[in-house]
Amino acid sequence: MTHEDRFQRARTVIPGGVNSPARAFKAVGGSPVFFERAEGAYLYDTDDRRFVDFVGSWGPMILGHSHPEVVEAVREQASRAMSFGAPCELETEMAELVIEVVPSVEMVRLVNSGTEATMSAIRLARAATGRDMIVKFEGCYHGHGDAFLSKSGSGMATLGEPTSPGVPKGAAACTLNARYNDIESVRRLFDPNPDAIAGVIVEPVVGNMGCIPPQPGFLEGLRELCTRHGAVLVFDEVMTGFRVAPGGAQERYGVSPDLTCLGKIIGGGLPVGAYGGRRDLMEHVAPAGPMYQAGTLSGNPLAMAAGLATLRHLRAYPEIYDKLERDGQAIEDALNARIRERGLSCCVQRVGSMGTLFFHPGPVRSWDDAKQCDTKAFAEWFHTLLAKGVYMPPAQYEAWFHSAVHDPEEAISIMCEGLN
Ligand code: KE4
Repeated sequence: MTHEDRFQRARTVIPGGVNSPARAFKAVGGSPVFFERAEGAYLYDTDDRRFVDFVGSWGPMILGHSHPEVVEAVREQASRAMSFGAPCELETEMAELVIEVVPSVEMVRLVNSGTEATMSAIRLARAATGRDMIVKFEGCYHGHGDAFLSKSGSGMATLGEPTSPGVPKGAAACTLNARYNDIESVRRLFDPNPDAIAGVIVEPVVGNMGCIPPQPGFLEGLRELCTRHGAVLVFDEVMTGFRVAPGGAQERYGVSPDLTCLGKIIGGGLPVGAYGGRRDLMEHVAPAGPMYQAGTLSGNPLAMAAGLATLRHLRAYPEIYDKLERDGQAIEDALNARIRERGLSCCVQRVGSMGTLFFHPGPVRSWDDAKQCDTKAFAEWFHTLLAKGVYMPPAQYEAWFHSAVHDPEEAISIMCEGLN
């Protein structure tokens, strides 16, 4: 069977043949590759072809695939219990570790996905303030919650409009959209609604438009506006948590949000999410307080075992972050040299071990910039690399992730050769 055959078969029983649209190759064309196993920096497809993996399950695999300590932790826990639906000390240990590492977090609730984390954080911002409106940023992605599937209405300061069928107009209308890296666009939303905005949610380093770092003063400006207006500042660190620094973007940039959303790395590859932050806010959450949120498998022992093994390894070997930075710089330098050599209309943007090659002259600072990318040229680059055994995220508007066990030299020549 070819991957196309496998994809055809999957499409007869799963919408679009995938369980998440990001996997479907819609942005690059062709049929997705079906994988069978993974180890370290490599994925192996159903024909046992090896690929250097730069998706890393969209972020979780910072230690590389099937890290022995993580596999052993899951194996050992599975032999004891898969799930209790009752308290287990692993959940407390995870909460304590997150509180120890992530600067602004004083209390944590574990959930099963990043979407659950962001949905719950926004509900908490509304519950704590008694306000309904939230502010997000065009191009940022916070999971598939109704509140986030909303784009700017006709005018920048008008109420949001749904970006997906099935999202009630009322749900989208409570979302205002600002422009990333443009603090004035946020101020313009607060000014006419001084007491109506419950919270602002932001990817402190954007991964979902491709990698866009915050401009100096942007995160600080959000902090100042939220403090002044009594709104809750939510950092969506589902991607950046334990990725761009042990304590995430809030550690790297020294700006403290009121709530933080986490996912991906803290589950070590198993389904996980978390939201946490100021104790006075978190004590609104049931059963401590009246804001309801629940989940059958929240904090389940297997995900906790995988996540704790991952985070404890990162804590035991902090030099991993130095390697991730060095390797990211090597990739960035090699790509920039090729761009200069060939006079290409491309730019590389990177923070630590997450980055993007934009088919855009740069800089890319917001969705207004990102949407001008030559996505056809990206798709050609993607397929050139895929044919040579390098698996990049199959979309221009995603970030690559490399791990502690990647040898960047192994992929750099292919990444550059593919740039013409
Ligand atoms: P999940 O519900 O997919 O666990 O997390 C949603 C989410 C929330 N916040 C940020 C910043 C995220 O990046 C994500 C999910 N990231 C995408 C990749 N860009 C996951 C890939 C997918 O949807 O299949």
